[in-house]
Amino acid sequence: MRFEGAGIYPVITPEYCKGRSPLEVLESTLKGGAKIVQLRDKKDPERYAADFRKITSKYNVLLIINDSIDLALKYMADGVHLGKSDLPVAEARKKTSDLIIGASVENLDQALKAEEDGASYITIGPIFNTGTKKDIGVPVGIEVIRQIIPKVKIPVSAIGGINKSNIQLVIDAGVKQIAMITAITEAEDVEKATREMIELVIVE
Ligand code: TZP
Ligand code: MG
Repeated sequence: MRFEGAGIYPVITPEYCKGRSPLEVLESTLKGGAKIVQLRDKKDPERYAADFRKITSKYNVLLIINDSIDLALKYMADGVHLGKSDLPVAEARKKTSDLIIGASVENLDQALKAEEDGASYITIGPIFNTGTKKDIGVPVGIEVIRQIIPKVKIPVSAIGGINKSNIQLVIDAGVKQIAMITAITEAEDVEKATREMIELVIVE
């Protein structure tokens, strides 16, 4: 799967783009080398979907849409990312064999269940404290990454409060697809921030 080894997985949420157009922010992440991006628009999930598909296709980059398998199918995204309040992974997998299905998990049991139910990848989080998502519990920390990675075959991503100053802890724990909102989308120079973070994860 092309998800693997992406390095950085920018999650673009319009309200965290510092007043810039999410399309402009998207294009900057792609110029910076992102190979996979997620559109996460809680206010109006459809308004940018077609443009995100157009732009990601131009760069041959995977597009994942947050929350809704129906929108992912409608806009021909490569995948959908499902959280605990979305359609369960097993139900989503029944609807599509092709789509990448990502699942949010907080612990090993949830990770194993997501894999068994047909998830293509999991995202562990929140790793650290973050003000970006309000309805989350206490940070799960780095140790849970070390517990999960050896136990699952699907790619593992991590999210939540990850930035330049703590990313090395996540890399050292073995994550090769690090998901970020604000550290990328609120950076002054989004392209540069994306490139620098990718270089930290992918060391040739
Ligand atoms: N899920 C768990 S934490 C989080 C999501 C969507 C927010 C991550 O945002 P940031 O700005 O990278 O901390
Ligand atoms: Mg969700």
